[in-house]
Amino acid sequence: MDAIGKPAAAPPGRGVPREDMVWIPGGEFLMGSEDFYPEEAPVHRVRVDGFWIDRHPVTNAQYAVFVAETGYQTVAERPLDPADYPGAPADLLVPGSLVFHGTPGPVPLDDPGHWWAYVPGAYWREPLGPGSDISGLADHPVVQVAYEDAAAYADWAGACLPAEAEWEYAARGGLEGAVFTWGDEDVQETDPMANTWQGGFPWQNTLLDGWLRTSPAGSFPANGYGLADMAGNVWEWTADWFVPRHAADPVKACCVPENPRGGQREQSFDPAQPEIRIPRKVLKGGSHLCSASYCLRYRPAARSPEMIDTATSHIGFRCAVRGQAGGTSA
Ligand SMILES: [Ca+2]
Repeated sequence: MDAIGKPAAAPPGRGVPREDMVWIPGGEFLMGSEDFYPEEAPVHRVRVDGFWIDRHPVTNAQYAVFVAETGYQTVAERPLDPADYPGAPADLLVPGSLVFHGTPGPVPLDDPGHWWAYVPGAYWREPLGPGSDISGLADHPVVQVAYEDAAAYADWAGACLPAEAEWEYAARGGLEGAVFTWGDEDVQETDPMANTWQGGFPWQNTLLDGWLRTSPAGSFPANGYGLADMAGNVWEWTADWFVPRHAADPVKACCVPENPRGGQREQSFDPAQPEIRIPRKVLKGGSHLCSASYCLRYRPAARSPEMIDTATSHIGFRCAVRGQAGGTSA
């Protein structure tokens, strides 16, 4: 993987695969799972057309080229509109983003406020806040990117963000119905195949996989399609609006959904925060913060809703290109 972290010399035209993309032949697969979290159910059959997808998440080096060429300013760098956040304290209405911090000891796992902090000044170049930087992290996935920041990059690159079905199909690497991208056995506490969290979350990380935060793209074995980091490292934005359950399998085999594109925007709001009218997209893949003891989401079927304005230290993305046949499939 020589090209890891090396940006393309110039953004290719729309519909043309970027450097270091992999062709995923179209096909049918079982999407979802009924063995873990309710939002992954039901298991249902889906068909997707072939597409290209980045071999690895977009890196800091790649994102830096985009920003240098366009002057793009990410959501985390911009002032916030108080009207979007009714009731929010004034000290939170300043540019910044969410940064993970471990705790000194065990904490109740039902309140992410114990390990997430809104840090003024945190953005992709200073991902842990002012004074931090990305030196030495050129080949790590870019983080602190909101949905719009990921979509802007994809647009600049002549690509798009994958749909959830495309992402999951690619992550499965040809293993029909498997729990993980590598098979059915959870090896993360014995012989890690991905950058996740080993130990007691969020206070004790045994670093069995070698990484507390992000890892260089491609540090772990690729899946059956040759894709890196489809489990763990960073959650990845998809283009789909979140709905709390998949649609059920159609009765007739003739009617397998083709190229589904998620739910409706209006369905995606967080019912637990009705005063916040910010829609949510689907994240896939889990991150370096996923652990079996808290969030067993380093699996292809796993999905998580995220408000489109949110940037955190464990969310990144990769791009896809549709409409251009490749490999042996037409
Ligand atoms: Ca780790």
